[in-house]
Amino acid sequence: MTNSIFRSASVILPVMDETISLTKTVEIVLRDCSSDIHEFIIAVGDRTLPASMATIEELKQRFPNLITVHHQKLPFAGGAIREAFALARGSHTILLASDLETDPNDTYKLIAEAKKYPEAIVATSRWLQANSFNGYNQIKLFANWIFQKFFSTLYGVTLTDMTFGYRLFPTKLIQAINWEEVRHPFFFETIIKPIRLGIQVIEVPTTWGARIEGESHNSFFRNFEYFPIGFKVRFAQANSLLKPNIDPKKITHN
Ligand SMILES: Nc1nc2c(ncn2[C@@H]2O[C@H](COP(=O)(O)OP(=O)(O)OP(=O)(O)O)[C@@H](O)[C@H]2O)c(=O)[nH]1
Ligand SMILES: [Mg+2]
Repeated sequence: MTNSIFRSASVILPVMDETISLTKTVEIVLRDCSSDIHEFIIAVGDRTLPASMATIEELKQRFPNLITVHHQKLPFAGGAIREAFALARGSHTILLASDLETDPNDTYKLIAEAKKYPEAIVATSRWLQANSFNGYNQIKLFANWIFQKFFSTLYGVTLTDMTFGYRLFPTKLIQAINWEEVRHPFFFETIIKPIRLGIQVIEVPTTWGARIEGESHNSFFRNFEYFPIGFKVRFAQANSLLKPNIDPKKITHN
C-alpha cells in the first residue's frame, strides 16, 4: 500500500497569514527540486487573510500548471491538510508549512531519500544536530525534548522528532489511514499511525527558525492535547488505524 518507486511529489502548504514566506517557500522548492514536483496544493480557510489570498493569486499566475488551491471544510491546520492529502496525485506527498519555520532549503534532502527508500516516510528532525532551534523558548525546548524521549520510548523507535510537521510520505499510505485530529496533534498522528503500521521512518536533519510574519496558531497549553492520541494509537488495533476496506497486511512490510 505504500509506493515502490518515487515518481513525483505533491507539496501541501497550509496558509493563514503568510505572504512573503509562502512565496519564498514555493520559489526555493522549485529552485532545488522543480523536476520532481508534481504540484503545490495550497490549503486555505475562511480565516486566511486577504493579503495571503492575493499572494496565492500571484503564484497561480506565475506557475499556472503547478498551483492548486483548496478551500478547507474541516477546521484548523490538521483539517486543511487532511483534505489536501486526499487530493494529492504525486507518488509522494511533502508536508511543509508556509511560514518558513519548515526550511524549504532542506526539501531536496527529503526527495533524495525518497528516491532511495520509496516505501518509507522521510521525516525532518530538529534534534539531530546541535543548535537547530533558533529563537525557540527555552522552557518549550525542554518540554519538547522530554516529550520526544517519552514517546519514542513508548513506541520503541529511535526517532528524535515526532512532532515536527515537515515530512515526505508515500501518497497511498496517507490516503489509506483513518485520520482523527484536526488541530496540531495531527502532526504527531501522522507519524505514530504509520509507525504502528510497520512503516519505516528515516530522519534527516533540519533547523527551525521563528516565523518572520504572521503568528503561531497554537498555544502552549494545547501541547497537552498530544497525550490522548499518543496513548490511544499506541494500543489501538492496526485495522482501526485504516479506512474501512483497507487490509493492514497489505500495508506492513514486516
Ligand atoms: N489552511 C489553514 N492553515 C493553517 C491553519 N492553522 C495554521 N495553519 C498553517 O499551518 C502552518 C503551521 O501553523 P503554525 O501556527 O505556524 O503552527 P506551528 O508552527 O506548528 O506552531 P507553533 O509551534 O506554536 O509555532 C502555517 O503555515 C499556518 O499558516 C488553519 O486553520 N487553516
Ligand atoms: Mg509555524
